[in-house]
Amino acid sequence: MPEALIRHDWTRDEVAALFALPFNELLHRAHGIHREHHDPNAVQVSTLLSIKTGGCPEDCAYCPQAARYDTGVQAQKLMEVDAVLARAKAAKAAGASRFCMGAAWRGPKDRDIPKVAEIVRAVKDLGLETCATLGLLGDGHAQQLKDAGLDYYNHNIDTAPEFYGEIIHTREYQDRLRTLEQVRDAGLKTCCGGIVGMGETRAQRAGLLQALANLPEHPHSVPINQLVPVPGTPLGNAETLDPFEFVRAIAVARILMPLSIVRLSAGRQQMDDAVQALCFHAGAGSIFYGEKLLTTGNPDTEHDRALFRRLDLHAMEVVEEAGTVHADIMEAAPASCGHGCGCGVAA
Ligand code: SAM
Ligand code: DTB
Ligand code: SF4
Repeated sequence: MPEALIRHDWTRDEVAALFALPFNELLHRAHGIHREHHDPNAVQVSTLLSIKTGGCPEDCAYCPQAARYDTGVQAQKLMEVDAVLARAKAAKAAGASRFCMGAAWRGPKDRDIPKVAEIVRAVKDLGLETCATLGLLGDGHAQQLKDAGLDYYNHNIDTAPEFYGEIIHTREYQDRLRTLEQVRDAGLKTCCGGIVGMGETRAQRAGLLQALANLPEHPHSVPINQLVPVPGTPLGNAETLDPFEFVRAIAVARILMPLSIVRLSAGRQQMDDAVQALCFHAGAGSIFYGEKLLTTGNPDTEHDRALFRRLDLHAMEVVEEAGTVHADIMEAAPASCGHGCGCGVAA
C-alpha cells in the first residue's frame, strides 16, 4: 500500500462520517480494505493468561481486578514459570499461535521484570509468539522484555481522550502514550486498542478510533473490546451496546488502520455467533481463544472450532524461524464431537 494511504491525520469529522455510513455501505468498504491487505478467511488466534491476578491499586471503572471493587476476584501472586509454561503448552496444543500474559499491576516494579523476563523466555522457547500486558512501564523495562524474547506489548488507550477522565482517575492518558512510546522505541510490536460499551457516545467511539489511528505508528494489533460488565465494578450495570454498533466500530477500525490486525476481543461470550460473523466480515482478523480471558469467560474452544468450521475460517499460521508451522485449531480439535473434526455437533 502506498505510504500516503497509511494516514495519521484523521479528523474526528471524517471518523464520525464513517460511523454514520449506511451499515451495508460501511461493511462493504471495510471488507474491501480487509481483503486487499489480509486473507479474509484467516484469523490470528491468541490465548490469554492472567499471570498476576487481582489486588490492583488502580481504579479503572470496568475492571474486576481493581482491589477497591468487590468483584470476588482473589488477589494472587505472580505465577511461577513452570505453572505458566504448562498453560502455554496447553494453549499451543489447542492451536494458539500467540500467548498473551496479563498482570494486574499499575506497572511492574524493577524487581518484577527479571521474573517476567524468565517467563517470557520460557514461553518463547515453546515456539509461541509472546505478548505481555503489565501496565505502565518504567525506564529500561521494554528493552529488557524485548531482550527476553517478547514480541508484542499490549497497552490500551481504552477510550476517547475526552471520556477517559470518567473511567480512570489514577493515571493519565499521557502516561499511556509514554508507555506506548517506550514500547515502540524498544522495537517491540504494539498491541493497542480500547473498550466500547462503557456509556460513551458514538462521537467518543469515533474519538477512540481516531486516537488509535493517529498514533505515531498504527498498532500492529488493535484489540476492540466490548465491555464485559462485571458486578461490583462501577460499570457493572452499564447498558448493553447495540451489537451492530460494535460491528461498526470494528469496520471503522479496519478502514482507519488498513494493515493492522483488528482483534474481536473481550465480549464474545455475550455475543451472538451471527454478530461475530459480521465482525469477521467487517475486518476482524484475530480472537482470544480459550475458555477464559483474564478473569472473565470466553467461548468454549469447541464452540470456537465449530464457528470457524461454519464460517470456513482457519487459524493464521505462524512460520517460525526454525521453519515449523503451528497447528491449526481445527487440526487440534478433540474427538468429542464424534468425528474428530471439532465441528461441535455430536456424531
Ligand atoms: N494492568 C494492565 C493495564 O491496565 O494495562 C494490564 C491488564 S488490563 C486488565 C488490560 C486491558 O483489559 C485493559 O486496558 C482493558 O482494555 C481490558 N479490560 C479489562 N477489563 C475489561 C472488561 N471488563 N471488559 C472489557 N475489557 C476489559
Ligand atoms: C485486551 O485488549 N483485552 C484483553 C487483553 N487485551 C489483555 C483483556 C480483556 C479482559 C476482560 C476482563 C477480564 O477477563 O478480566
Ligand atoms: Fe489494574 Fe489494569 Fe485493571 Fe486498571 S485495567 S484496574 S490497571 S488490572
